[in-house]
Amino acid sequence: LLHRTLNLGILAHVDAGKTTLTERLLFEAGVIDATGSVDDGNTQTDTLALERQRGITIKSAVVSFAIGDVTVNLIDTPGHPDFIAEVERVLSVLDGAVLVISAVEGVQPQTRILFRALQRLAVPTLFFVNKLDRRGARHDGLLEEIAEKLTPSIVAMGETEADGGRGAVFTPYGGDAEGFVGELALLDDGLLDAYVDGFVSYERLREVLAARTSAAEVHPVFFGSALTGAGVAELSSAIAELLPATAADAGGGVSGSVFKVDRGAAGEKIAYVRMFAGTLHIRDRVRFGDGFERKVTGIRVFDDGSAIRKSSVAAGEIGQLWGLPEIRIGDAIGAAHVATQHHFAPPTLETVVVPRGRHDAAGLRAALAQLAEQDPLINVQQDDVRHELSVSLYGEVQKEVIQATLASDFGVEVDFRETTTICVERPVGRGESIARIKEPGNPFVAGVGLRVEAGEPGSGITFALEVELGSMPYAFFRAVEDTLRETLQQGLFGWQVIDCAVTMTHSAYYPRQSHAHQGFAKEMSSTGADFRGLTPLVVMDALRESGTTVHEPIHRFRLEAPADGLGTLLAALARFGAAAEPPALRGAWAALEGDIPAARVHGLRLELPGLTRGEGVLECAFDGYRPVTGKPPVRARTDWNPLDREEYLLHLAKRM
Ligand SMILES: Nc1nc2c(ncn2[C@@H]2O[C@H](COP(=O)(O)OP(=O)(O)OP(=O)(O)O)[C@@H](O)[C@H]2O)c(=O)[nH]1
Ligand SMILES: [Mg+2]
Repeated sequence: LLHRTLNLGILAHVDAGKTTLTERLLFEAGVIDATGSVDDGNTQTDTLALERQRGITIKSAVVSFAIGDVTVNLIDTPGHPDFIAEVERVLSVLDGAVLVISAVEGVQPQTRILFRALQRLAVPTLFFVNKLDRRGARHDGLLEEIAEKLTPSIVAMGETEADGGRGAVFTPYGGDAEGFVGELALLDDGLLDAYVDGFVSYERLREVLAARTSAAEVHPVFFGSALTGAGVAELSSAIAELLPATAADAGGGVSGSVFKVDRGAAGEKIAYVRMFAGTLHIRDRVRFGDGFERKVTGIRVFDDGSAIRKSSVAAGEIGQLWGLPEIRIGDAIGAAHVATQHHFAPPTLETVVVPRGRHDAAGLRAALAQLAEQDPLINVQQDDVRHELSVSLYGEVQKEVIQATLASDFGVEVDFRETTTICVERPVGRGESIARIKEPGNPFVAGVGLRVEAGEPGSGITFALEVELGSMPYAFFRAVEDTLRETLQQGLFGWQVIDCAVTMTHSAYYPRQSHAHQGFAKEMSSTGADFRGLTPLVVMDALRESGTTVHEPIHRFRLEAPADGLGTLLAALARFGAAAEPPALRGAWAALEGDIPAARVHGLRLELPGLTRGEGVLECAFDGYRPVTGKPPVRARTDWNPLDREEYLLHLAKRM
């Protein structure tokens, strides 16, 4: 019998009940004898001290349990938008997902963002409508909301009774044409007729549902309560029945993907890997990342509750690996190299981190480097000019978590400068620049011509050649490409340049030459350093000719507040640069949706209690970039300013 594994993500808007549901599923599977509670801080996931203090999930965590012959590796993810990077990293290792939706709050901004990402990756997804026991829980209305805001391809899997109280129950539809079959018929008319006429069995119908769910075409909807346990047994069997567990090929070449990096008790690195093919044994030499090769010294595999010491980890499984000190999140293990893909918006805030102690600078740098191992998106940047360290952020909660972690885990107390918004620059027109080898004013033994122009939205920076690849050693092309990517981190206004197509239009070099009897003649031979030195000048020159526009991040907001204060609220929104659509009124409440610059969200949040007698609820999610109106903000450069030829060359000369 083939051993089947299902790697299952639990995703939702913050507080929808993912961790509570995880606890229930573990209880249901017999892994734990009693359910812990988020509010008491004794759940199986949410084990970090900070998570328990705050009652929110900060890091993704893996637990495992068995449903029949299927081993489920469940990944409980954080719902708070500040920790979306944690979700991003697990998306590529999932076989299926449960998207949790609160029966009271309904489809929330983050729910939509998560579902869009799941759909883009075609991850088979079940919906679990949670908190059925809470007052205001809805059934039919919620189905309508899901159909309208997420997808019409849903199949309600049962009915609910006594919604809104502790006694709320979920009853799954049986094989009668009115219930489940009727639901399925909405998606496939012919199927219902065939069933009614007796040509198709109920089992066959369930198989059709499983197949279409596994293809991510249809999404079964369950209702229940993670707190009381209603509907959880039904969800649990559906996870095994309707989602595609894999019995992957454990032979052949090893391939896996690292989605989490942790540190063990002795400070050693632990890599969480999802295996896609082959079997990795202890003491195997394994390739990973950018050409590293190391011997695996320890393996644990998730099995029935926890990670258990094993001698190997096979295709389909999730394991922890020891002995790979250079491993990074997103690294491929073994043969296949999977490019890291971004499914969510990047962080839009940044702040300078300042150590309190005068002698803590080195400690801070080391600590931030370790945090960046676990979360590369914090993008630790060293400002060589002002000797400062800065990090990118999603929001204020993440900032507090970083501060607390630095203090508790590394003993470094820090403060932050004011948080600023990260803008981006896009090229406007087209610009070109050429520096020919040995021409006056070009001190480098290299010739480089570059053209920049606007690229497709979302394309980042692309690099193409209009010169023959064979015209120059490959290493020099690499030097040009790597350098221009680094240079374009800071455009004309100091912001990262995105959606920019760069084409190399000219290249020249001198092959390695020697004076008679004197050895290598540097002034007559090109080196990588020549190309790295010249490229920033050329690409910035081209960029200056094309020109750039600065774009700022915009959030989509949803605001609920008492309707009687609407006038004041609308005026305040306008002050914060928000554009609100006409309000939707429901009784004494008003719901407002619209756009607001990311830079203003925090300010609005602070004023909101005063504006709404403490009753307003604001939810925001990144929506895109918009050109800044008025004078574009400038960010201080942290490099040696290749826009200023003199300054740049002077600094290079000093460094030589
Ligand atoms: N009444 C009721 N409360 C619930 C239910 N599920 C969760 N809660 C409560 O909702 C709050 C949030 O629950 P969590 O399980 O931490 O939610 P989460 O989705 O894991 O939250 P994050 O990981 O921080 O995004 C806690 O106070 C839970 O006790 C439920 O079914 N009914
Ligand atoms: Mg949680």
